[in-house]
Amino acid sequence: MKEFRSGFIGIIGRPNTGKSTLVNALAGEKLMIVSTKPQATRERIGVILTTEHAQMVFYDTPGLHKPLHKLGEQMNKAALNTLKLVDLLLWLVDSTQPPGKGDQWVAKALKKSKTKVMVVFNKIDLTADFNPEEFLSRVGAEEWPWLKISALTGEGLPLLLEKIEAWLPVGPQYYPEEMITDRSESFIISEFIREEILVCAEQEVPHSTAVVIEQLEERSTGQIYIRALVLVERDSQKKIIIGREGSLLKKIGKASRKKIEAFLEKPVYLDLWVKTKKDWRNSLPMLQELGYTEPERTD
Ligand SMILES: Nc1nc2c(ncn2[C@@H]2O[C@H](COP(=O)(O)OP(=O)(O)OP(=O)(O)O)[C@@H](O)[C@H]2O)c(=O)[nH]1
Ligand SMILES: [Mg+2]
Repeated sequence: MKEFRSGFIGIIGRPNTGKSTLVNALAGEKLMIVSTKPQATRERIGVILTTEHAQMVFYDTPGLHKPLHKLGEQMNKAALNTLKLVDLLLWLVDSTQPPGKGDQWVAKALKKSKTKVMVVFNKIDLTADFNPEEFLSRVGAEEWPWLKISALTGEGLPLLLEKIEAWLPVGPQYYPEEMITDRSESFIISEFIREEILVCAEQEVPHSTAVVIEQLEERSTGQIYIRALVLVERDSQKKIIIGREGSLLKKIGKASRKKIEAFLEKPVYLDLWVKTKKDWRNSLPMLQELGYTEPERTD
C-alpha cells in the first residue's frame, strides 16, 4: 500500500499574481476572494485538500508589497511568517510582468528561509513564449525547479499537484476529510462581501474597507439571517459605499448574497450596515480586533 503523505504548502508571491485563484482551483471550490485589484487577500488562510493518498494544506497569503500603513505591515508579516510554517513553498510569479526589484526581494527572502521552493509561473494562457530560465537568472534563482501553469484555465495543475504530492513527507492526516478550510463560515462570508466591494467601489475605498459579521443565525423558515458591518475610514467613503439612495450598498448586498447562498446552499437574508472607524488601518488595537494581526512567535 502507498504510504499516506501530508504537509503544508505556502503560496507566496507579489500582489495580483493569482495566488487565491490557484488555491480555489486546487480546492475545486470558490473559497478565496479574487480581484483584478491588488492586495485583495489580507491574511494567511488555510485550504485543505484531502485525496486518497495525501492531505495538502495550502496557505493562501497576502501579496508581498511595500507597506503604506500598519495593515500592510501585518499583511506582509502574515505572508513572511508562512515561510517558517510550511514544508514547501510555491513562489507564484505573474508571467505577464517583467522581473523587477520586488521579485529579487522575494527570491532573497525565500532563499533565506531554507524551505524547499518551487517557482510556479502563472497566467501562461496570456504568455505563450514566456522564458522561465531568463526570469530565474534575472532574479538569481536558476537552481530552483519551476513549472508553468494557468490557474484560470487549469493548464498545468494536474502536474503541479503530482509534484507537490511526491514532495510531501510521509505523515498523518491533520484535518478531518470533510474539512476544507481552517477558517469559520463567518470569515468566508465576510470575505465574499469584501470581494464584492472590491468589484463595485473605486480606488482607495475597497482597501479602506473591512467587513465584520455581527450576527449569523438560521431562522425557523430555513433562511439564514446575516447582519454584517462594513467599516470604512472616512465619512466620505461611507457615502460612496452607500451610494445614491442606497443604490451601491444594495448592489453589493445583492451580489454578495448570491455568493453566500451558493456557499451555504441555503437562502440568505443579508442585512448590511456601514460605519466609519477613523483611520482603522493604522490602529493596532483595531487591526487586532479585526483579526488582521499576526500572533508574536517566540521561536
Ligand atoms: N489570464 C489569467 N488571469 C489570471 C490567472 N490567475 C489569476 N488571474 C487573474 O489575476 C487577478 C488576480 O488574481 P488573484 O487570485 O486575486 O491574485 P492574488 O495573487 O491572490 O492577489 P492578492 O491577494 O492581491 O495578493 C484576477 O483578475 C484573476 O482573475 C491566470 O492563470 N490567467
Ligand atoms: Mg489573493
